[in-house]
This record gives sequence, structure tokens and C-alpha cells, in this order.
Amino acid sequence: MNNPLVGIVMGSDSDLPVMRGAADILDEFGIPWEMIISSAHRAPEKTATYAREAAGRGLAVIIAGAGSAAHLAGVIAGHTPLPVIGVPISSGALNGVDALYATVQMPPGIPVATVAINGAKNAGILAAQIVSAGRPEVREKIIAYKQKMTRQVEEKSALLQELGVEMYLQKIGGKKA
Ligand code: RP5
Repeated sequence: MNNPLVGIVMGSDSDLPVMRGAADILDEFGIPWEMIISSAHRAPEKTATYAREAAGRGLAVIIAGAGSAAHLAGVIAGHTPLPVIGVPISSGALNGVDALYATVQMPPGIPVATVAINGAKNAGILAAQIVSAGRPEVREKIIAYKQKMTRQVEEKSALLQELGVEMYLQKIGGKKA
């Protein structure tokens, strides 16, 4: 796998600190990706062209992250047969609730699989799960990733039994109090 399988699109460079979370987790799964900045509002032609050409270029999934009146994922979904994952970005006065509603509330016929506000990491995992259909080596990595999370929960619980609440909180710096 060398050619990008996942396209990561974001509305602005201000979305990059969040959207890099998708690229980072795709790297963990060994899935090649590409990343561009485009905008449903500021660069509508570029966005439409990218979406129309994506499947033909071999992409399997598109992740689209945008804030404010976030139409990016929906517009892309309208121009491609590929599955589109939307990431509502927290920006501006409404802290991402505007982007969440704009991304998730798609009309029947044009789905956008919407993750949480700033949920780029989950978008990357979902993209990997989609890509894993027919790619057993990716499926294995996803299984191992989930097993690792389960182990971590078990280890934390065992440590909590051992240390008790106060010492456990001290150990983690009280950061989850
Ligand atoms: C959206 O507007 C972008 O996706 C970004 O989240 C938000 C603000 O964009 P900038 O003004 O920072 O470029 O289109």
C-alpha cells in the first residue's frame, strides 16, 4: 500500500491541529493518506473537483473536517460515491455545535458519517475500519489496537485496586479529578 487510500480535507489551516489526529492514527495502522486544504465556501470549485476525482484516483474514503457553517463534508459527499466521514471542528462563537449540526444533519440519500466535535482521531479509526474490508493485514492491526485498549483499562483498574483513590490520583497528577 503506497498510494493514498484516505483523503483528508479541511476547510482551513486553522483546522490542522485537530485534523492531524486523523493522519496520526492512520500512520499507526500503516494506511497511506493525503491531506489538502479546501473549502465548500471559499474554494467551491476546487472542493467539487477533488471530490469528483477522488474515487478514480484510488481513494477509498474521504475525511472532511470543517468548522462554523460546515458544509464541506456534505458537499464532498454529494460529488463522490466514496464514504465520507465528517469532523465538526470547534471554532467561533458556538464552539463546534454549529459545525456538528451542519455536518450531521444530512438529507436522506447523502450520508456523512459524523464523528464528535474535534473527533479526528475517531474519523481516522473509522476510515481504517472501512479500508480494512478485504485487507486482512489492516483488520489485524485494528483488532490489536482494540485489544491494547482493553489491556490498558484492565491495568488501570488493577492499579486502582492496589493504590486506592488518593494514591492513584497522586500518581496521575490528579488530572482527571
Ligand atoms: C471553516 O471556518 C474552517 O473549516 C474553519 O474551521 C473555520 C474558520 O476558518 P479560518 O477563518 O480560521 O480560516 O470554513
